[in-house]
Amino acid sequence: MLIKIAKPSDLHESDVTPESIYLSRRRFMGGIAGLGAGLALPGNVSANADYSDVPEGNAPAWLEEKISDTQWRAITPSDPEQDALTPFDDASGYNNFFEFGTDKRDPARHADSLETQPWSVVVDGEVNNGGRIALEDLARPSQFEERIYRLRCVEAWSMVIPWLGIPLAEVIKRADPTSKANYVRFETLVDPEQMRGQRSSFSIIDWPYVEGLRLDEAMHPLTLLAMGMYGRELPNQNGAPLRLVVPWKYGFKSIKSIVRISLVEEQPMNTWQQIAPDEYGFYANVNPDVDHPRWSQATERRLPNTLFRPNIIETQLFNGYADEVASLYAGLDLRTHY
Ligand SMILES: Nc1nc2c(c(=O)[nH]1)N[C@H]1C(S)=C(S)[C@@H](COP(=O)(O)O)O[C@H]1N2
Ligand SMILES: [Mo]
Repeated sequence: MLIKIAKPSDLHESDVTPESIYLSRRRFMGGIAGLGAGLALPGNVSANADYSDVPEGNAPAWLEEKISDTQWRAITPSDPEQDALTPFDDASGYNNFFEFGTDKRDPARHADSLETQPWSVVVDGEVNNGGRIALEDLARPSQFEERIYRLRCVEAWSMVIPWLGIPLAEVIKRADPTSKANYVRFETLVDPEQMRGQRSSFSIIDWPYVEGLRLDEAMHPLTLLAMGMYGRELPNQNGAPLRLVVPWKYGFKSIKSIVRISLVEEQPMNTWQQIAPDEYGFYANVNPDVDHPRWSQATERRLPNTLFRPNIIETQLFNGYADEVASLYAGLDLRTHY
């Protein structure tokens, strides 16, 4: 079973129809804490799943509507203690988003300058049905889902984040790829006026930030195009209004503020591979047995942590999603294809 779908009556059952597990946002938000009373909650939706500290956002009406119609899915595997949701303040205050600076606090400080409404995405390349698509139109045909995923940065810290979004596969299917489409290439916005990190002449990044996936990875049901987190729209520092989430890969694959999705024939060159090919590969699958040349990947620091509670946990192969994704890499040497 790929995705464990929860229903209110038995949140540990996996063989239920999507209809039977539908939970409106009101019910979910109104008290995901309240929902706990008398119900067994699945793994990572633990008692601390409480969005009350999440500030009101500034979502456009269409996005509010999509969010209020979210279908809730709990993704396994998870450990209820270890995989408690990361507090919103940590997930939105400790970020990598080099377009706004290199310090972990820079994105939260400076990403307000990004104008995310309106937004459109160009879908092009090896497709029969491409073009520039308003974000609203990209989202409209798909049901929003909540996915609680681990996010493991290549720098050996990690979080557990409840995303809201749609499967990337649905967007790709609608684009109708040609037989030559083997990979998907993504680009982040380039606008030095809005993104102060792009104004720096010291930047090591050759903008735009680019990422890529093999087509089968992009079509995998775990691969999400997120437009929200913690029950609301994405904060700018987390990649508003549209970012990729690929939970079994290092965080740098999860490209933010996407403006272009291209179906391509050849394996794209991604930003970090271009900067340091010995350290960052195309695949970037989370793997405790393949160390970064400068540090071990065997463990990770689960945020939030302190000096007195370092919260070091063991890193899992494919970030704990091996049952779901290992078959994608049958026969591939994960040491050479890091
Ligand atoms: N455009 C863009 N996308 C990006 C990055 C970036 O610098 N620019 N950083 C990546 C890295 S290294 C990580 S770990 C994640 C961090 O996501 P978060 O800040 O939402 O936790 O975003 C990824 N996506
Ligand atoms: Mo990262």
